[in-house]
Amino acid sequence: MTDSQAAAPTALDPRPALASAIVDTLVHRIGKDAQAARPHDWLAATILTLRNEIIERWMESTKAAHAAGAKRVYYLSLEFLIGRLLRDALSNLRHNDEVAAALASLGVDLAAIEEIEPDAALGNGGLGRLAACFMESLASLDLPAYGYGIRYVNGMFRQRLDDGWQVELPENWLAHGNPWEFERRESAYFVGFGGEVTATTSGQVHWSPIEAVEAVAVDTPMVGWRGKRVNTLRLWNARAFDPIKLDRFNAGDFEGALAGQMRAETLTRVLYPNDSTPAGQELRLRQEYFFSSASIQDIVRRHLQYFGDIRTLPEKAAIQLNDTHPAVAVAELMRLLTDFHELSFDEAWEITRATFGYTNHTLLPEALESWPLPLFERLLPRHMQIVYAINARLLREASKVDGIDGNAIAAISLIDEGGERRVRMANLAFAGSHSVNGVAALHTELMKKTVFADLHRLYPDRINNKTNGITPRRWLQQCNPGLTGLLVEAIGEDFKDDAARLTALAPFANDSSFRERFAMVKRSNKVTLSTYIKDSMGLTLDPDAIFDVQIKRIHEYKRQLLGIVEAVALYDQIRSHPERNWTPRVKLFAGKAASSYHTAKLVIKLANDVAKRINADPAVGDLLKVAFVPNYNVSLAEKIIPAADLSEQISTAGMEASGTGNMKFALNGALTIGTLDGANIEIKDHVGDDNIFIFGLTADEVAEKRASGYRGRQVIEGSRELAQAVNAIASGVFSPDDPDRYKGLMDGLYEHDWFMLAADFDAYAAAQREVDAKFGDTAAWGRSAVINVANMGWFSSDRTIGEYAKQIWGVM
Ligand code: RUG
Repeated sequence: MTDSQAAAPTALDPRPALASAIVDTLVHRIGKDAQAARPHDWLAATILTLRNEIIERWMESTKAAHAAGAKRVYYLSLEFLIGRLLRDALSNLRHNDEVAAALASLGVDLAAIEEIEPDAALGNGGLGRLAACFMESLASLDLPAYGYGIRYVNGMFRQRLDDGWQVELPENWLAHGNPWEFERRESAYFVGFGGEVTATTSGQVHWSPIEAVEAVAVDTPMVGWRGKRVNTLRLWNARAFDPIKLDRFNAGDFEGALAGQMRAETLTRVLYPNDSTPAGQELRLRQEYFFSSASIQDIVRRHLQYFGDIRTLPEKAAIQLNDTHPAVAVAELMRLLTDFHELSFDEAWEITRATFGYTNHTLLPEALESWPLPLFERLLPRHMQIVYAINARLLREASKVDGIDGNAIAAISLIDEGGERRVRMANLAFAGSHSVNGVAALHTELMKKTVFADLHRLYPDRINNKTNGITPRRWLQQCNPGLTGLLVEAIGEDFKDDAARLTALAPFANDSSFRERFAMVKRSNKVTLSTYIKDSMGLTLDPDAIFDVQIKRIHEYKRQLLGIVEAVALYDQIRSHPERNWTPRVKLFAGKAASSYHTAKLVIKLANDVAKRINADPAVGDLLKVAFVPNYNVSLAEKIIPAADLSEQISTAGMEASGTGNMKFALNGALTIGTLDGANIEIKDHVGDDNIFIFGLTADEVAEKRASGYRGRQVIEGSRELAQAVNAIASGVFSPDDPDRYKGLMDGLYEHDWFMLAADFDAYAAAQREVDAKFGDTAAWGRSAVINVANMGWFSSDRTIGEYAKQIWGVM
């Protein structure tokens, strides 16, 4: 849209009401007329106009829950990776066409302004995106719910590639303001840190924090499908109680005068860019307590306001802990119940356990949070006392159970006594919850056998499984309108209200004319993505090649390196055997590495180095192209996933708790190449063995190999293809400017290979050649792709939330 294209309606303008309303908002809320408006002004005006309807539904939803005395769900999460909201809200309210037409009458292109909405990246990856899908499903299922988190000023960093190296830049998503949010100054809470705890002779405990900040609520409406319900995402901002110390300021100490405000703001400044790497220390714990405390205070305040009696809390509130990040909320609720509401410890504990549920998302030891005891005690002295009291009770209970010995007691304890003493947040969350769930069937079984084996023996009914899901609104309807339209033509609209109805598509797998149209939609999505890649990276892709995609956080266990090494081996094969009938392939990678995770950053550089070499080699031409697309985020995923033919889900078995990208790809008609890990197993069960490429070691085999002292060397030396690829990388073929760059990385495969790359390589390469053959058989590939879509309804987050609602929260 150019400025001159827009024309304001006049008094006599017959333009429809919606267009007038948008212009009215532009003038009166943004303070610009149509001639002067920039694209961001149109974006804000459109959102603000749409918001009016959302607010009305929001208020109705709140009133209805209040009138019904409904139990509310509270989802506590340090991450909400919600992405852009305009298209989501428009689509869920079914206003897309009207708004597009209204804007078009003003000379504004809706798609173009949707593209400039900042991506709200308040999360690292799967865990945060799951929280966003859950918020949408909660509203879609008409369940009264609040999400609680932090309003980070700088969310996930923006990734730039400088000569293939990741550079992290701040993502300033609030630069143009945020028309979606409402600051609630009246919902503000005192959150203290440090200081000391005293007790009166009558046993009254008093905590006097040495430092305090104010948590101020900022609310964003979460619109459900068909706008049935609008829930609240409440994110906390930190402020100093005394933002400026005037006496200091007047005395010329300007920095000192503002230091308190700076310190408070630091709390909510950045998302901790941690994804399964050792978490940071004090700031992270401060963030966790800050948002947990504010959220629990808010929940208790609301409960008392509506229901009066703190003892009925578990009947009216279900609090779900998204990972251990909010686990300190267990101790915070105990503190409020005992110190302020004067309940006995036992009664408070009953209420606490009945109120909380805990979701575990990882078995990786480095990601299971624990805090050095001195730090915890210094920052949260009263909570430390409570943790000790809970622990004493827990260990007393455990010691009475047959078969629980000294080792088991040590594993159950909330305090890790091995080495530096630490508070184990997973054990606190487990002990303080009536339900502990894993996120896919295998993950849940492994939880019982590994990290929580002893707690599971003590509380055998507590662990349950809730396999993750994804919202089909964003991950099918919104991101893939072409496929959605085709599905509507084939099976009608029902699947939009109930994704399980996608099964009606199954017979179309055998309908060749349907398959042709299905393939045309995929091709058109590939053309769109190719245009984006051409424009942003200057790389030309062949839309008839197989689009083989691995997009996710960069982590050794996710094995992007396996994909890269296989690309190098394939490159070698194509050059050695140009006479063979190779299936043209585009290998796409995207993902961010934690800023301190050097190996992951090196893998990004390697992908870029390999891409540079292969893409410039005329010997392979269009038979193989490799691209690392920068700055992976929700919006980029929405572009890439509909265009994928092959979904890479190749983690070392037993290490990916669930995965949710795997579900998004299959729902969009990509076939999975994957290990028997996380939710891949359940995807395989749903789509059938013939419609997925499974390879590699099982979780049990991985464990056995590790126990038997496996090293990669023998395997590498026994596999010609692998050895050639590893040696080429190690000897600097892809890094002539620094031939030793990847020597250490490749040596690691020989000497340790903890992630079983070498062990799985041959099976992976063989599976890729099966992929090639099948892709060449258009009918067979198309049939499998349609069967994938038809069977992905079960992976809707509506199903997952339905299970949480019935089996954990008691709200359905
Ligand atoms: O790594 C897991 C994914 O397997 C999973 O699908 C996702 C949602 O359950 O959570 C991811 N995760 C785990 N993100 N952070 C953690 C550890 O804190």
